[in-house]
Amino acid sequence: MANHQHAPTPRTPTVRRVAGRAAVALETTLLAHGLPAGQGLPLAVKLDAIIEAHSARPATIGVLDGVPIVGMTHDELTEFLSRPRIEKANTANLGPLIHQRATAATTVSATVQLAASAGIRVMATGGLGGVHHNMHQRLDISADLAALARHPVAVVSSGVKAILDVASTRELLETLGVPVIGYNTDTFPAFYLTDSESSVDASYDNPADIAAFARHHLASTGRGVLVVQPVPAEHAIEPHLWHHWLTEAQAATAAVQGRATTPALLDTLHRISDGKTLSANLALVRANADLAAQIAVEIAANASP
Ligand code: PSU
Ligand code: MN
Repeated sequence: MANHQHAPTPRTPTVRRVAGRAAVALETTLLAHGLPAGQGLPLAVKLDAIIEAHSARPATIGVLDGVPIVGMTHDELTEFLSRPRIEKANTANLGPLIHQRATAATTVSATVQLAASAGIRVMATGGLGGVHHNMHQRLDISADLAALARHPVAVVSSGVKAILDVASTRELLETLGVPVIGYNTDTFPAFYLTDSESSVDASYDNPADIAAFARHHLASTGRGVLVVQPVPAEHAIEPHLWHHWLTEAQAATAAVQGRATTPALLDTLHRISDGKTLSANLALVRANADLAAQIAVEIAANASP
């Protein structure tokens, strides 16, 4: 018979709540692996201010020395981002990383899971992960998609990252039963690109209407919703230019596989585009935090007592 005597105690998340304030979950992979070094902390400070301006509460999520934290303090986040090695945790490797007492950034998938366990209903990010290109050679699909199908959280994003097979990702969201709700858009945005050939399931021009739908959907199905809005117009990247950059970045990162793929592609693009993809990325994340805060406040205001 197996001896479980030495099984370590499971690490329960540290959850910081503020009574009466709606929370917006934020991920740490974007801060640690999606931006050039040194840019994560200033973005986090900015996102906090945007969310606080709506009287909502930012809840940055990550794993510090094996302890998942929902609502990192500024000091914890500073400490976290200064670590020489920060793992990338999705819903599959989150458990093992906690067990090993690692320090790990959470992707959308792991953030959604931890947010849901803390009762948080809304999260903001840049672009969702999805189906990578060359699916016929190697099936690489982000755990983000399955997480949305599993947990009652509304994720606000600029669609899925344009480095992906956007049309296939959109199909898979449908297969998984994740409603895609556009804010001021009828087409599915693609991160740096304003739109794609895919569509949304419904479109609203008011955060309160999105909140009314999401609140009901999350409660009645126990599953998630994807809310999408296009990148702010002045930062949108022209499709022709984008295709050149993407082809070049794909060639430069052809040898990269698995979890390293997304960070490598984003980093290469920031360099090739002379920072244009980086400013677009920062602008769209800020806009998503702003919309997420408005939705969170509306959901909380209408929650049954
Ligand atoms: N959005 C951004 N930059 C990022 C990411 C999202 O603007 O770096 C991260 C998110 O954490 C997302 C992850 O969950 O990329 C997807 O990685 P993968 O393709 O390995 O699942
Ligand atoms: Mn992957």
